[in-house]
Amino acid sequence: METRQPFTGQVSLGSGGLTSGSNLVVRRLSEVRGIFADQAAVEAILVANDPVVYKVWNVPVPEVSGELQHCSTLIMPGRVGPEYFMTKGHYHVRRDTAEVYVCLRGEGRLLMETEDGRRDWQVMKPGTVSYIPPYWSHRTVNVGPEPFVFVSVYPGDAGHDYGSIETGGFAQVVVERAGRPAVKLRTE
Ligand code: S6P
Ligand code: ZN
Repeated sequence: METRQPFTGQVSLGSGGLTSGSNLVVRRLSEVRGIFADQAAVEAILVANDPVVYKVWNVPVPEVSGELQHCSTLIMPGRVGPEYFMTKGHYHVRRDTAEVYVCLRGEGRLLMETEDGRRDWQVMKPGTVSYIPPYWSHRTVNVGPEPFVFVSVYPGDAGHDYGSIETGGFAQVVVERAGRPAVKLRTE
């Protein structure tokens, strides 16, 4: 049995950065354009610049059973047409793995769906602890005027399946309606 050294990280509420998270992933609009419904609105934004939509600070932990992957995510405030900035969203490759999200800053929505058509969403605000059970895909959305920051913890061998979302999409979308966020079906 290998015994590894304990360690501690600190999340910056300003940058969203996690000091123990040395693997930073930056998702700009040009890279995640396909997740938004209004492609004309994407083009209109990209004419001027290519904004950061979200950043993830991954803590390097062995991707094996028994370990716990964890990271911080910061989603910038912003919209593409009526749709708020959001993550790509994914299933875990190992479908029978759960995840916990803890919100530290801002206001978001956590969208979840199963492959047999069940849907759910939760409000996330500072102090919110949300549980994503096994078999549920998950995507987070920043519905507020400031950065939305949360920490996630999930099994070491969970893995990420983005392809199923790129192919099938999410049924639920979060749009601005009369100045407020509304969760609706993409087909509505
Ligand atoms: C990992 C966990 C989060 C997301 C992150 C970015 O299982 O759910 O750390 O990776 O919020 O989202 P996405 O969909 O681009 O991985
Ligand atoms: Zn996940």
